[in-house]
Amino acid sequence: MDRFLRQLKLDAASLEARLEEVLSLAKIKGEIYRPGQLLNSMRHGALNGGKRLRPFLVMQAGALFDANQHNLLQIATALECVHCYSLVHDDLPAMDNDDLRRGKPTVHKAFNEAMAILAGDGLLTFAFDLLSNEQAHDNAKVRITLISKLAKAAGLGGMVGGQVLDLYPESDKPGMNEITRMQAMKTGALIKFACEAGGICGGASRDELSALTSYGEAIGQAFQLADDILDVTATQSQLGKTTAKDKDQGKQTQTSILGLDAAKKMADELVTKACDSLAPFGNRADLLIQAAHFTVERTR
Ligand code: GRG
Repeated sequence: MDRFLRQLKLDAASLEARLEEVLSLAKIKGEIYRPGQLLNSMRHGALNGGKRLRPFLVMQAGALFDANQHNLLQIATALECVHCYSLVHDDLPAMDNDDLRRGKPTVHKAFNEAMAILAGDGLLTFAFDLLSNEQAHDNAKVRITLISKLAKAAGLGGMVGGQVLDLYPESDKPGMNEITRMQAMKTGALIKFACEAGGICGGASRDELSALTSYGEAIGQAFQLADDILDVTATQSQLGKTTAKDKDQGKQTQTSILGLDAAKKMADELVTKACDSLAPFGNRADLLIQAAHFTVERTR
């Protein structure tokens, strides 16, 4: 786990340096002007800590194929912008209404609601600018594949759709299957994209990509289970956000249906499944195996 934590830190530092670079006041070709207040609210939403697990997954899935590091970082930065936008919007009063994110005031608290909506919009659209740039890959076909996959993971049939099913379930008392599907969309889709994107960038074969897809799906589910478990067991200062929200809102989760012990067991089984998917890569996948364990062993 030590090697994993060191690499997570290294990849997070590269990601943050790239975010600093691209989220600066200097406009880029094709833009008219970058308003400072919008930039500051986007920076508040994106450069405020965070585990940076999705960027790590892009970088390390790509490393299995010796993919170009600069390309991987550009793709990871685009993905993190989408993830951060989702957190900024999720924290809004109209959604989860949270004052605290990553131990700091949420964007609408530090600025205001309109700026938080616009900062999220800015981060989401910027992600696709980053991904369509040659720095993401010199082959335009690969860039289009990545853009299409990220749009699907983030949108109607992915994260946004999952958020809607979470806020407005289609039945009065959603059962295990509905909750599992909602979470695969809301949380799982971006995590799966992270794993696939590294492989796509590195020219993975169909079988290799399918191994990464299975791995991504399993850790996505395990990650969400761990999130629900932490919501019940962790403190607010540990997580840097409000806890016990699901219970307070009377929300059904996999954990509330299964009970804490069965949920922990299921999370462990998913980690085993994730690790088994990586068998074709042998010990080159050690870091990704440790990452799978981290998704359930994390304390924040
Ligand atoms: C607003 C379209 C829209 C979607 C919001 C991401 C999301 C969907 C909601 C966040 C609510 C939540 C707690 C989801 C559970 C899993 C999750 C995405 C946790 C946050 O991700 P981490 O733990 O966060 O990777 P850091 O801060 O480390 O980046």
